[in-house]
Amino acid sequence: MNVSFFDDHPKPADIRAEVLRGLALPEKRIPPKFFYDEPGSRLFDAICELPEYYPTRTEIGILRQYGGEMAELLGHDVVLIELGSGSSLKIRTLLEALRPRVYIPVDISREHLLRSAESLAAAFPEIEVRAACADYSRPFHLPLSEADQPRAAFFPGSSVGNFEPADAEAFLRRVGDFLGPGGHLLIGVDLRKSEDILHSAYNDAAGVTAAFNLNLLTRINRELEGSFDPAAFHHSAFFNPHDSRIEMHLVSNAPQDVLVAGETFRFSEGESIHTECSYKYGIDDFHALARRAGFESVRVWTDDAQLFSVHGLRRQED
Ligand code: AVI
Repeated sequence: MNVSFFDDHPKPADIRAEVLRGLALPEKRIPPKFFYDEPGSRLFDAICELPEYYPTRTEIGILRQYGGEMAELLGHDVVLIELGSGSSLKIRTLLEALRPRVYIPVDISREHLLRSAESLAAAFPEIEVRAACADYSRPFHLPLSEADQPRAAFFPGSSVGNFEPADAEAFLRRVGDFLGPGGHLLIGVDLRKSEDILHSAYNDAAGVTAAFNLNLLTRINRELEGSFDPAAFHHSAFFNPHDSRIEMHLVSNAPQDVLVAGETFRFSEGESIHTECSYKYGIDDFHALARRAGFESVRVWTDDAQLFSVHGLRRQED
């Protein structure tokens, strides 16, 4: 099979240091990338199927409708890097039209990445697949050589919304460095909308988002000798209009002490761990952010209800 694997997964010591640092903050915080162990990745796939979670189906609708135009913008025979590829569902919608020479899916969830890279390589035997396990929220390596030109990138799902805006800018700048001047980035961005729609999307009736959030505690128990009782916490997700973001928290139901990697953390009743921000942008705000990161906007595609947007950006000349 035409698939190779490059492992730059965060080391257990790095995960431990980052979690301990976050729990020691006056407002406890754990970065959302730690949601994606194997069970967490499966729960996220289940979220994408929920009736309340509009982003996935809306983005796929946009990709289906405008895939031909997107492929034209990115060009054929490119080396295509997909960031946060997950189960590579969305790229399948584009591959027929795009026909890249090389496809490089990048994801932090190793088993998930490997499985989807293998199934994609089997379905598209003419494409060379180089799967790269990495934490793309930090500087990371890609299996690329000078000869791998032209390059394009795909960053779907509005995962850019899970960065703080300043970090999103720094991240886009790094993507621009990979692409080089003139390189194209296709990026999905969730749009500002009514609070009701947003609230339901992050508080689904079946409780899958709650399970996804609480799975973080189970992961910490397993990987960092934690003593969290997931039943002693509850999921909370709400829209913060001031910062135009959904915030997800794990709220302590009672005063309690929890051990993680030999350190004790005290929780008062109602105190939370902030586990995720999901920023919602206006189209112009996102363009301004992209511009600050060295990209110019070439095209924007949206659904009719303007729930979600997919942007075609071009890295400016140096
Ligand atoms: C991956 N990311 C774009 C999702 C989001 O909507 O921010 C993660 C998620 N969190 C809760 N539901 C989905």
